[in-house]
Amino acid sequence: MHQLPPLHDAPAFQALQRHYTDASQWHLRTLFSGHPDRFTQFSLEAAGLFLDYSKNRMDGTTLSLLMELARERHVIKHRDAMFAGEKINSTEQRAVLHTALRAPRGATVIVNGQNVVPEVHAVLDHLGEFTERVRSGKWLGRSGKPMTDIVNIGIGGSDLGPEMVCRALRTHAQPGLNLHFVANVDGHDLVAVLARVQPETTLFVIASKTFTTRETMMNAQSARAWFLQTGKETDLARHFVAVSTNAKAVSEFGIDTDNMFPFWDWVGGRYSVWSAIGLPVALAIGIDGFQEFLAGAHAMDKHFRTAPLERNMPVILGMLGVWYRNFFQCGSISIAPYHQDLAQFPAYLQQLDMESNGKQVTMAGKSVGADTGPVVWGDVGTNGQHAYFQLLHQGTTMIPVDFIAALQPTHALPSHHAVLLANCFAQSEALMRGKDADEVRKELQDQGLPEDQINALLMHKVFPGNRPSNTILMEKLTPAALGALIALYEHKVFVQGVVWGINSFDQWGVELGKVLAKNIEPEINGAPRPDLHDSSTNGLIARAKAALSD
Ligand code: G6Q
Repeated sequence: MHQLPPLHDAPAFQALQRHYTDASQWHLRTLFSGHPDRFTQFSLEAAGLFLDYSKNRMDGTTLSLLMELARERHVIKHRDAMFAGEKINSTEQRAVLHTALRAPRGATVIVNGQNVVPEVHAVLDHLGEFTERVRSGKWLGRSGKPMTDIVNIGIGGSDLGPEMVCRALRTHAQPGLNLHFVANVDGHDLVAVLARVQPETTLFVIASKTFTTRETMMNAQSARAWFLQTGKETDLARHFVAVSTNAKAVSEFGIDTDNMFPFWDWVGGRYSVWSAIGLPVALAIGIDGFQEFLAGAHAMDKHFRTAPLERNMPVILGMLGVWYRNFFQCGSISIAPYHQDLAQFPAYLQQLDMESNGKQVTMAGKSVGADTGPVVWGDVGTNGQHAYFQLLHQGTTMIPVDFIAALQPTHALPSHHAVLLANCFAQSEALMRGKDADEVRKELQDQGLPEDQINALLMHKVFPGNRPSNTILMEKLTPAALGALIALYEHKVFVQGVVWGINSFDQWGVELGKVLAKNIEPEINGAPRPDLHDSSTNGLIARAKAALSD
């Protein structure tokens, strides 16, 4: 792959820097009033999603320059390398092929000289058979009863994806099959779930790519011990299945490897919901629904692969993100799904984006010399409107927002949906246009307020506006639409990583804390090693020791 020169040296970056001097002075209100066709010009449809990006602080020239930057940074070449299975995760020497997990049966994707698509579909078939047995009640537990509860034990990529998707597609789920997710090593998590389930009707899915993750292994062992309080070792096979790349560790744990669903090292944890890690999703919505979810993502892959950069949804979103991060210096972006079922989508994106692009060195190990991934946060609308939206409207920091909504609900309550959508559209309008002092003055005069009160209130009621947002619409929150939405963000994050010249597919930043925890754990339970730590850490360990030995 190309070793890129520093971002600031790219001619298109420098052209954008000059352009920014002007563009930063524009107000979105003026951009809209000067160009009545702005919405038509800056919106597009792909893979069942509609993107309105007209409420961004840019014009046609900005967009051309951003696309020029994408070309100079070889986005196309890197994209093709990813799809072709090249080892673009250079620090781990791995291909990055979550896209192969959603490739149709007849496709060809070569990794290490082998077409991986038949293997992918063999696992999907196994997943299909197994989930249908559980869903139809044919998979029986130790006392001959069908399963009523599924407990997924996994963390990070082995938790956030399936949990978010199961929540998002809950109206498509089979009634009577309850899904639970345990991630935290904090025993409160597991205990709360175990209190709600019965051992003879519960299926535990131990989801861990490595099958060595401390939290997951500890929760799995505790769940096993809980099960064995009333059951026999020989019953384990009916109540514990695994999703992993590590067959040896799975079998050592006592899980029958016939009940293990494999995946591969070319699937990154945060990109793994498309693999057997999606088992809870297939259990909830059935294998056909899961296939639709994959097909939605595949449609977005196809769009990303083939559409010209100027009409390419992930590229547009990615490059607008670069515009805000590297020119407007925006340190964070907010995700506002106007859909209760997408409540966990911001947390999911937080991992996808921040674990992928929260990096400070380039592929070559040199300082990036530019800002990289922003902080990603958010919550569902309309709830956020009654909480942190104040800061979005009147705070001193500009935070671009992605609004996400479905045009039709999956419930039958009358009227709610129009109110929801009205709020969603009103927020982007308010952020964009704001309210200036003249408008506020007139409004207060119309209310009959005396001049001294008007003057006291005036500046508090002014909204600067000019705050950018995207709006992503889907027809309905279906498995296919959700698949396309996730894939859209995966590719957006990819595009940005390429522009910054970083490896979006490793996560060395999570290692140090894990290693230090391994040192501290025996000290809390046994002899302290003050020589290993600073006074703060020693003091904290001492307090925990005292409390736990009481
Ligand atoms: C994601 C990360 C991380 C990973 C978890 C769980 O990209 O690699 O979130 O998914 O640490 O790892 P295991 O699946 O190996 O338990």
